[in-house]
Amino acid sequence: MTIDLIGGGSLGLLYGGKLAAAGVEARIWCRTAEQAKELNSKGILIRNAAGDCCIRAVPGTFAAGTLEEFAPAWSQKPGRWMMLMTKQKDTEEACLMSAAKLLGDKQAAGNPPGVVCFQNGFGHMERLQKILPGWPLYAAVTTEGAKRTASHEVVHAGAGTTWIGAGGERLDGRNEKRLEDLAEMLQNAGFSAVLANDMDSRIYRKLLINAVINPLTALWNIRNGELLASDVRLQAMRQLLDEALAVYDACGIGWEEDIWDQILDVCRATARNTSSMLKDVQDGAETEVDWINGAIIALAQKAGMRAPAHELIAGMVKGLSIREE
Ligand code: KPL
Repeated sequence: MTIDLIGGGSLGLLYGGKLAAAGVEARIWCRTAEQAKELNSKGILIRNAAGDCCIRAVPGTFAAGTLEEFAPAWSQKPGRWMMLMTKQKDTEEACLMSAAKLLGDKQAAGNPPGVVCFQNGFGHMERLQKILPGWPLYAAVTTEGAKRTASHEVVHAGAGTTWIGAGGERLDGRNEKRLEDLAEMLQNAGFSAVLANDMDSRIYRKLLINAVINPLTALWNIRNGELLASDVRLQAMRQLLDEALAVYDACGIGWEEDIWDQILDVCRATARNTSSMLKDVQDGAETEVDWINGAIIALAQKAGMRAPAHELIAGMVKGLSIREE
């Protein structure tokens, strides 16, 4: 079974490295030819939190390439699965649009690969449905803690669980069997992978966690655990959460009573991690604030209300990125 991993970031390297080391035929689609070259010559190195090498996928056990390099071969031999691990940005659409074109409508209609979307935030599944009509799209939420430290290296800071399911609907027998095979393959590669019938609630819950932790860590330039170190930080978290919960209520989206404790637990469990938004700011990359806090703002608008704290924080994070450029 061939797996196409779209994106050579922290998740792409973690999943690609572990799958390749377990003997799965993995192709990693990178944004730059430089990264693909590095990966093909050095392999993928996965370190544990202490910095020791725990897994090495040696060159030749997987293939890395850019869209231009992979696309011609892919149109002849599509993988069974595409794991979409890009950021919520243009690359995602560019990759998929080109991929869809390459497969051609006839072939795509016959047996398109299953696409599993790992993105943070909200709104991407709807966009992808339009780009890839008729393709089987699945959502994934993962708590794997991973941080890319070089173009071929990733630190696996904490093992987590990956939930996979059909966004917006329950799994039926056919797609359940298909996903079971995928989950088994991930488990054989050392991941804790579980099928879920409640992906929408998981996505909404993750959105709350990201909308509270990510922008504040980015603005204050602190690790996740440091959010717990002062009352001012906790108050800011609480304000963002309360406002988001009011928006969820207005939209009829459910949330769990202990969500505040869950967020504090995530801060403790990932205490030494740099959030993905802070990492983007540090790298001078565009952040996902538009898809995270922007998603709360959009939901508020849909419900005819405002989310001023999220508007303010989103504007401030964008200001950081502009300053970085
Ligand atoms: O998902 C995350 C992220 O950084 O995007 C959290 C849960 C905040 C862990 O860092």
